[in-house]
Amino acid sequence: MATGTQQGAYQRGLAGAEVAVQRNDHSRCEQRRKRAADADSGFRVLQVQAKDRLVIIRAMHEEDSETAAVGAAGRTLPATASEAAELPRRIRAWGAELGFAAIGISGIDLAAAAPALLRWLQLGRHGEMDYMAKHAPLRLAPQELLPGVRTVISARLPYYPPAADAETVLADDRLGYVSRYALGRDYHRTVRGRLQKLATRLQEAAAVLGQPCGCRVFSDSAPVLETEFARQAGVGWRGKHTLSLTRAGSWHFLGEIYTTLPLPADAPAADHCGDCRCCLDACPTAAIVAPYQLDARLCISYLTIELHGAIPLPLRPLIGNRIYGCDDCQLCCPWNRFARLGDADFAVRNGLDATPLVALFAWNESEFGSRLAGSAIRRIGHERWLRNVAVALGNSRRGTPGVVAALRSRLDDPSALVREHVGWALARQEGAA
Ligand code: B12
Ligand code: SF4
Ligand code: SF4
Repeated sequence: MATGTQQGAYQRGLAGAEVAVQRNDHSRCEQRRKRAADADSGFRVLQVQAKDRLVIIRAMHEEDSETAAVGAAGRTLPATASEAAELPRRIRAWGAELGFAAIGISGIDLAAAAPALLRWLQLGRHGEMDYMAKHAPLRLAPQELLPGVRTVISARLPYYPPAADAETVLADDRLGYVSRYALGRDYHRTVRGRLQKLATRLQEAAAVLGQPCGCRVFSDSAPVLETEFARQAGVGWRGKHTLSLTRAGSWHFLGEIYTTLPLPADAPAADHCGDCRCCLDACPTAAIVAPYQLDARLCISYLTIELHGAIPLPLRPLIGNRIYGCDDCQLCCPWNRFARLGDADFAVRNGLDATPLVALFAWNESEFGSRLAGSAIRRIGHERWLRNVAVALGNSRRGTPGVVAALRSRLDDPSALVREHVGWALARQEGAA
């Protein structure tokens, strides 16, 4: 599978990317002991601020209940207008308390990003993601989503879970590979829930200063050019794979607060990809057609998550055992050597990190729904799930026990889409495709 190629690419990348000399003491266990960022906010902080990261995460979970009141009465807020200048620092401190690895501030100017977005759409690189074309004007006009918006606060929340080793699973064609971001709880709710708490604190502080402060929070939930805002706010540069990237890697989600409150912008993030091109070389389908340019129609993430119909025949063998999303362009990235474990909300659920394909293919619709409750994977529905697993079964080595029997059991599936993919997989197993 991808292992050999990626390792080679990885080595090349180490030479190419501008990897700073950093203390590489981030074993998975040590990573957990990482001290929480920014404990010296000078404001009322949670009692756990001096503990290690894991404890802080647990404490946050307690706070993250439906009834938790962030910005509760009794909080000491600045009483003088001169403290307005302190707001960015306070926002960062609140963000750290809520588990965000970084918070940055930008304006709302997207003029520099617009031509590339429009060109991407013109070239049809969004495939069937009609919402990308339909909402492009909104994406480029933040004031349409929040009238009077002056500032975007960008945040990143790390997600890399303690899970079965990715390369090992990718190399074992009996197992289904689920991308790291989808092994745990659906991130949309987590990120937005925390950002809402941050927004509430900001609104309380602004009220004390007598400033109006409309806010709206997003995380992959509305037409927002998230990676561009993260770049402008210094939260992460755009890697050649097009994702947001930092010296601590790319395993993070992005979220934003649009606010009417004027705040000073941070410096944009500088690009540290250097002459590395690991991600381009590692991509199984060559979807990164040039640095910073992705043709979604070729991307396995698109094919397994966004595409509703049949997966194009020439691409099926390249998908391997990836049944939901793809991580290859991140697994090979030298900056991800410095990644730390992410938030506990994204810990693996239901053994999804190393489940046999045959078992996953046996799930009926109600098992699919119950086992994946709270997971982003549920959004694709049982039919596309079976489509994806059928492709992976077709890509298993011939003679793998149970594969042909599993495929045959769904030859008369009610879905024509599933039947067609099962037929393809069986033909491949039997040497005819
Ligand atoms: C649509 C979408 C997808 C699509 C298309 C991805 C893409 N790169 O466009 C698909 C389904 C393929 C996808 C896949 C994934 N996604 Co996605 N996706 C999005 C979404 C909703 C919009 C992205 C977007 O605006 N694309 C439009 C194109 C035009 O944007 P772009 O490629 O970034 O283009 C810019 C630059 O590349 C550059 N550019 C473009 N063309 C050119 C040409 C030249 C010459 C130059 C110089 C520059 C240039 O300018 C453009 C405008 O700024 C965002 C959430 C959001 N609202 O932003 C999440 C988001 C980007 N996805 C995310 C994730 C996690 C993933 C996956 C890793 C999931 C997975 N493991 O399977 C993969 C990664 C694939 C990859 N390498 O990008 C995260 C990324 C977090 C991070 N660290 O960056 C986001 C931010 C969601 C979130 N809130 O966390 N995704
Ligand atoms: S997610 Fe996979 S298929 Fe998509 S660009 Fe990255 S490596 Fe290529
Ligand atoms: S994003 Fe791609 S080019 Fe940039 S450092 Fe990572 S692997 Fe190398």
